[in-house]
Amino acid sequence: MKEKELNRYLYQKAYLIRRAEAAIRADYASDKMKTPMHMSTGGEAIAAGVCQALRPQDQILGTYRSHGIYLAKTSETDAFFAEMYGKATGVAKGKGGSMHLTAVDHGLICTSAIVGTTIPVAVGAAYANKMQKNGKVVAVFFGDGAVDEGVFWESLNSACVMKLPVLFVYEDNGLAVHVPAEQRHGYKSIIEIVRQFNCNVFSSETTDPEAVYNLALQAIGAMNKYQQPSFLRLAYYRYLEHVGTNEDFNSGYRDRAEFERWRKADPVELQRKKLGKWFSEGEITAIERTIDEQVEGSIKRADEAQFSQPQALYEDVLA
Ligand SMILES: Cc1ncc(C[n+]2csc(CCOP(=O)(O)OP(=O)(O)O)c2C)c(N)n1
Ligand SMILES: [Mg+2]
Repeated sequence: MKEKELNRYLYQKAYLIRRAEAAIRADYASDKMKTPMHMSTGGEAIAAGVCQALRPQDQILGTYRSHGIYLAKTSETDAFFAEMYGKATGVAKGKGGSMHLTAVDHGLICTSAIVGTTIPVAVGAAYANKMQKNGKVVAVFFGDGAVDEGVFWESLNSACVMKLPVLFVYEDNGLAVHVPAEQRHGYKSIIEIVRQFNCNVFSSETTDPEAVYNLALQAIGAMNKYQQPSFLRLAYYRYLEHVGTNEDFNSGYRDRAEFERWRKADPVELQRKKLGKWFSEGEITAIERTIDEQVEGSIKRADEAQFSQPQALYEDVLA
């Protein structure tokens, strides 16, 4: 793919995430969206970069903080917003909300509110792909809080011993709710520990979507070359509160100065600036306007859609 096209795609993904979440923030106080929100704002480079490096047939899994990967993998907003507004046209018929996004046709297998739970599912999916020799890659996104759970280490170990095509994407914002990693991790560096496994390890502090894309390509390349999983640690700053749509720099566990430092390398703005190399300001604005209209149209349709009927409570339930 040409550099110009690649960078436009990366910007479209990053801008879509930022724009969709801005729309959520603008209407969340109306209480029409009766779902807890864990926002991806600030982490756009990871979702955009990794998902751009994957092919349409590749699969992803995520956490309750998965707006970014949903939008980056699908570029779809109708079923996304319908789910936020709890409507029957949503990805889970309005019964799941923000924390249970899925889009199987686009490769998004599942997301989950319970920390760490999608990691073993990803390993299982990778095992199935290996058995079927279909060449699919599975990428599983999880936070730095998930490695505080035994299931992460069991899953990593299984994937390494079974040489599975799985990309572990460690979204490192240094926080689990309000608790910093130093107070949770009884070791110096997760990277150094994971390096002891039969696993390719990559790590970066970049907020540049293109740099993330290149690193993800390397990680996937190494996975195929060495026939073993890859672990990709990517740092980012969570701009908003753990859950909800507000800033929280007055709550005592972090300060605005830190945010301002990260904000200087804002992923969406970085990517926008880069586009100036190939596109005029008018062309960039036109790209943005198309996405604005997409988001506004999806919200309107979500608002007008019906809620699921009470009977739907008994559908799609495994019991
Ligand atoms: C098994 C489990 N334990 C505890 C919780 C409560 N909880 C919700 S989010 C969270 C922090 C997770 O932090 P991290 O994995 O770093 O993700 P981030 O919110 O930073 O994206 C915790 C402990 C949970 N949902 N599931
Ligand atoms: Mg975290």
